This record gives sequence, C-alpha cells and structure tokens, in this order.
Amino acid sequence: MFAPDDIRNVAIIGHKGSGKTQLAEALLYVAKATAKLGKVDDKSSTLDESVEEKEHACSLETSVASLSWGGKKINIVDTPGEGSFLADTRLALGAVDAALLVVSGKDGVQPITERVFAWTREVGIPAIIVVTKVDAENTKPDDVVSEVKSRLKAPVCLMEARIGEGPAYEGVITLRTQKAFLGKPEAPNAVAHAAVPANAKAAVDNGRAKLVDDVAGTDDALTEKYLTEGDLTQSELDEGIRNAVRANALYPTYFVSSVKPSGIVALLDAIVEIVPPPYAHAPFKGTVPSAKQGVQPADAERTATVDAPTAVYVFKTTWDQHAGHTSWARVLSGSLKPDTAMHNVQTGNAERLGKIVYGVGKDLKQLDHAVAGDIVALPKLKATRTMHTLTDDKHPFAYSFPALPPPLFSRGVKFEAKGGEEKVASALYRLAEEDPGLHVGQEESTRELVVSGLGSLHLEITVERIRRRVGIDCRLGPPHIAYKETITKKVTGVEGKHKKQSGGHGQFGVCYIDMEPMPRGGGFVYEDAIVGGAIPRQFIPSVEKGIVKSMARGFLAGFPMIDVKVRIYDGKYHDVDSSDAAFQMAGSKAFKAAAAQCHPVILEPIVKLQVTVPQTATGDVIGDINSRRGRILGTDSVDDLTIVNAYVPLSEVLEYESKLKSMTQGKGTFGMAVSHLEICPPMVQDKVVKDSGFKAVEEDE
Ligand SMILES: Nc1nc2c(ncn2[C@@H]2O[C@H](COP(=O)(O)OP(=O)(O)OP(=O)(O)O)[C@@H](O)[C@H]2O)c(=O)[nH]1
Ligand SMILES: [Mg+2]
Repeated sequence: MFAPDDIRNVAIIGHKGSGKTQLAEALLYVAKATAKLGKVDDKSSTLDESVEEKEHACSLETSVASLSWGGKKINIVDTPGEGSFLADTRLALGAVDAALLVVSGKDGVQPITERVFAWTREVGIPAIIVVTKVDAENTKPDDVVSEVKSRLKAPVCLMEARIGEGPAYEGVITLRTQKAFLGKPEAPNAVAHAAVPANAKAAVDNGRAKLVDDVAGTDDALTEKYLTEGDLTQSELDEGIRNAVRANALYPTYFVSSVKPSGIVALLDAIVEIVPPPYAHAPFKGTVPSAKQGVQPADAERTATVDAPTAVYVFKTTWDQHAGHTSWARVLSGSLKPDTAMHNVQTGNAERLGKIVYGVGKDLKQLDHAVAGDIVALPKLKATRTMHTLTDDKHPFAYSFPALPPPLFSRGVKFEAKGGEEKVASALYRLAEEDPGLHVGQEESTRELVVSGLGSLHLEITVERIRRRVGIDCRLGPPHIAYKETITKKVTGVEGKHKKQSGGHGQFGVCYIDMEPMPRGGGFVYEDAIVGGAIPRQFIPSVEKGIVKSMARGFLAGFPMIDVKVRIYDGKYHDVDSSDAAFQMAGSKAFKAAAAQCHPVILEPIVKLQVTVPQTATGDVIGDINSRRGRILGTDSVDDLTIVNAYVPLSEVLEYESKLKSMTQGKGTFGMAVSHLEICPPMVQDKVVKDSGFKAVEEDE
C-alpha cells in the first residue's frame, strides 16, 4: 500500500512527436522500472505497445506506468498528442495532480501545445515545462523557452543551467539544489551527481539569483524578506516554489534529452519535490443522483482524503487479446480493496472488483489496498466503462470529468462482403464505450453505419482495430458532414389539413400556423396561441409532435431542421374522427407547406483553423485557405513562423493534413475545432441537395 503522501501523479502532455513517450521511457529506465531504455524509434517502447501504435509511430491512446523514486510511487500517464486522440488526453487530466508539458527543443510551441496547456488551466492543475530534444541537431532550447513565455503567456522560471546544446550538449546543473549532471548518460538509479564545476559557477550563480528573484516575486512575505536581506533561505525557496506552482504563479522549466538520457534525474527529483501530493488536489466536483425519479442530481464534492467515502474515476479502458479489458482509474477519495462489491453510478448496477494492479506494461504487481490519490488498473470489470465512477452503494457520487471536444469528422462504414454488418456494428459500439472520442451511429434514411471522431486518422485506426478484432473486411466510405437545415423568412396563416374517410372511423384534424426563423442556437420554439377551444387541449401537443418529427427528417436534403419558431393559433376538429395521429399528420403537413414558403437553406459546419507555417510558406497557405472558401481572421508572427487563423467550411478541409504537408515540406502544423454553422452559398447548397438524393416521404400513404 502507498499512503497518499507517497504518491505523485503526472500526465505527460504536448504536441504530437514532441517527445512525450520517449520522456516517459527515460523516466522509467532511469528509475529502474524497466531494464532497458525503451525507444520509440526502434519500436521497443513499453508504452507505445499496440500494433497500431508501432505501425503509425505515435501514441494513439493513454498509457499508464508506475515507477518508484525518492521513496515515492510516481504514476505516469503518457497521453497522445495527435489531434485525433485528444479525448484520451482530456480525460487523463481529470485524474492527475500535475502535467509535464512537453515542448520539443527543435519545434517549440505548436498548436496542440497551446491547446493542452489551456486545458491544464481549465482543469486547475499545475504544470512543469519540459524542453526535450536538447541533444538533437538544430535544437534551439533557449528560443523555445522564450516562445513558451510569449505564446503561452506562462510565467516560466528556469530550474537549471544547461551546458551546451545539440551535439555539444553536456548536461544540466540544478539551480535549486546545485547538483551537476554532466557528461555520461544517466544510468539506472544514477543518484550520483557532481559538484558545480568551476567554469560553470558564474552561470549557476546568476541563474540561481534569477530563480530566487522569480520566486520572491510570487509572495508578499518573500518579497519583503528578499528586499531586506537580498536572498532567501533554501527552505524558503523550496516552499516558495511549491506554493507558486500550485497557484499557477510559476511554471518551473527543465531540459532533457530522453534518448541519451540526460536531465532525467533532476526531473524525477522535481516530480517528487515540486508536484503536489494527491491530497492537495482541489475537491473533485460531481453530482449525487437522486433516489427519486425525475429529480435532478444534486451537486456534490469529494475531497482527496482516505477518510471520505470511496469514489473511483475510470479515465481509460484498454483492450488486449489476452488480458481482455483493463480499466485505469484514480481513487478520488476513500480507499479500495480487491474482491469487493462496488456500485457503478452511471449504470446503476453493482460491479465486482477483482484484482487491483499497477506497474509497467505487462509487468504488473498486485495491490491489497489502494488509497485516495493512487492510480491503479482494475482488470476485467464487467460493465464499467471509461468515464464511469465506482463508489460504495451507500455513498453514490458521479465525477464530472472534463468536457470532451465534440467529434469533427464522420464517415460511413462500407463492407466488402455481405453478412458482417451486425458483428462489426456491435464491435464498434463496444469500442466507442472504451474510446470516448469515438461516436457510432446509424444514418436514419440509409441505415448506414457512421463513425465520428476528432480526426481522419482516428477513424482510419478505428476501422483497423475492428478488422483486427473481428476479422471482417470493412473500410471507410466518403465523409459525412453534419449539415443542418433552417428557414430564413417568416410566413403566416399556413394550413395543415388531414382528412381521410376510409370506412369505419375517419381521420380529421386541421391546424393553422405561423412559422419564423430563430437566431442560430435558438432551437425549436412552439407557441400555443389557441383560444376558445378551436382544437381540444390534448391535440395541441400532437401537432407539435408531428412538426418535430418532420423537422428531424429535413425538408431540402434530409438533414435535421433547426432554429424554427412555430405559432399555432387556430384549427378545426371533429368529435369522432379527430385523434392524436390525425393531428400529428396535420402538424407535419402544415410544417411542410410552411417550410416551402420560408426560403429553406442548408447550414454547414465552419471550423476555426489555426495553421503554423514557416514564413516563406505564408502566401501559399493563405491563398489555399481563400480557395477553400476560407475567411482569414488574422496572422501573427513569432520568430520565423507565421500563425494564420481562419474560418473555413469543414467540407473544404477534410484532407487538409496532406495538403499542408505538401505546401510546407512537412514543416506546417495545424489545429481545428468546429466553431459554428453558416448558410451555404447557393452553388454549394445545390450540390449538397443533389448529392443527398433526398426524397420527401409522402405521409398520407
Ligand atoms: N534526439 C532526441 N530525439 C528525441 C527526444 N525525445 C524524443 N525524440 C524523438 O522524437 C520522436 C517522437 O518522440 P515520441 O516520444 O514518440 O513523441 P510523442 O510526443 O510521444 O508523440 P505522440 O505520441 O505522437 O504524441 C521520436 O523519433 C523520438 O526518438 C530527445 O530528447 N532527443
Ligand atoms: Mg507518444
């Protein structure tokens, strides 16, 4: 068992390829948790272990590994940096006490660096900045530090004097503890360090004075002390850094080479000494479901202490052919024992825990007790999925995890041969339960299976996984864009009449409506302005039901119609022949007749695109965005890079990655997120309508 004070939890976050996984491998190796330095490049990484990760040479999901250093258990959560897989990264941030924000010494701040850094602020956890690749050719770690200051607007404080860079990189000297790690690569458990060499003394003294100055500036009492005495004691400095880090007032910055490896011991020491222990985490916010039906859940909090009732947050589910499912979870509060009955708040059912394990890769150790703050693996849970909370049944609590970015890309799934659809569909739904960034649905009209995710790579990998898991040949069809429909003009006095006489009971219902557009995001509004019983009360909602159904089916091209207000003000009924069904039909007919006169239009999703490119490519990139019906919002330049911000229709940037690569010889990076909907230009609308092959259903038959 590890007490909360003996645990440190960090997530490694940053842009794709910045060196997160390699850093985790170096931490594990130097702490002797692995026998060999795992390398991403020769596919010997213990963290990027799936077939797909090795094939694509990038992390596709969160991996957790534990090591022990300075008497503490350090849980490392390595997250993906590829835009397609950021749902995992986001959920991991809800399970840790700090982030290591990795910035490549070669590439500096990139779009995902900014995005995930902003998430740490949102979630409210501190970050340590780690500049990687200081040994690489063309590295420029000092420029990268300035860029972190200017682009992330982060109050950075240097914790080390770095000796050399690129091929001349020798190592680091810590400023707080004055230990030199120079020369040879760091060996496992290499606590040995040297004294500060004479030729580095001046640089280290200056660096330390700057650090003391930075820390003193974060606290009134320290400022006072510093101004009167000109220095801080070691313990004032240490305590000052810890407090400033927790308050996001300082971002300590370290340099590493994860391939040599070098600078790793100093970083491990920093995790032990600077990262807050789990009990310092702000209370976890969530809700307590009500026992009464129809009553909203009440807001609640759990503090990260062992005395509180138990709550466990599953932030990742992994699957392996042999081991089956494993749930990776943080004990938010209370404690956990193997082989006990728990309550799953989201499913409302019991869930029996088996073993509790931790470790590295397949080398797992069992725990007989896990306490608040620990991150552990729970193998083979029956119905518990990612984002679920487990508690004891007397104290239910559902953790409100960080909100996920909405899916951006959708594509249909096609089959080579008939017969595999059902198997593939159930495997896909299962995968979506493990991978919260993945959405699976069925297109209403065509019954086609549609997968949606954050990026095209996400969907391609999903299909690869399915092929491996169920052995059925399927592939992705053309992209689906989440178009919507709306109206642009008001009409009044539209009749919807349903009358049928076919032996026995007839069907009769008439309604009169006005219809007008709502502002974007205004939704559907139904106003009941019937006076004097022109339609009996119970049939007024029937008309609404009919309208809502028709809106979902769309009018122009089969996309859901949104942002419409309907006012019902009159109607006619018949004592015997009127019914709920007849008035639904009347509502539907009124809606269609009104929609035809209201200038219906197609709305298309617009993304906010941010592209970072070498200055020489700026003209090409802007020209290209313009040719994609984009609207440039502005450009910024940082050193020799240009950052272009623009709004572009999603349908125009489906293959943007490869285009940008070819325009910038692979040097450009980009990030995008859906921003809002806009009315399609007429030519585009005509094409969307034509491509949809939509035919309105005749309701009478
Ligand atoms: N020279 C040098 N290369 C490094 C260092 N760290 C990482 N690399 C290389 O950078 C590349 C990317 O490293 P990864 O660790 O896979 O990067 P990542 O951030 O995990 O990338 P994603 O998982 O795709 O987000 C690999 O080729 C590594 O060998 C370093 O400190 N020095
Ligand atoms: Mg990685």
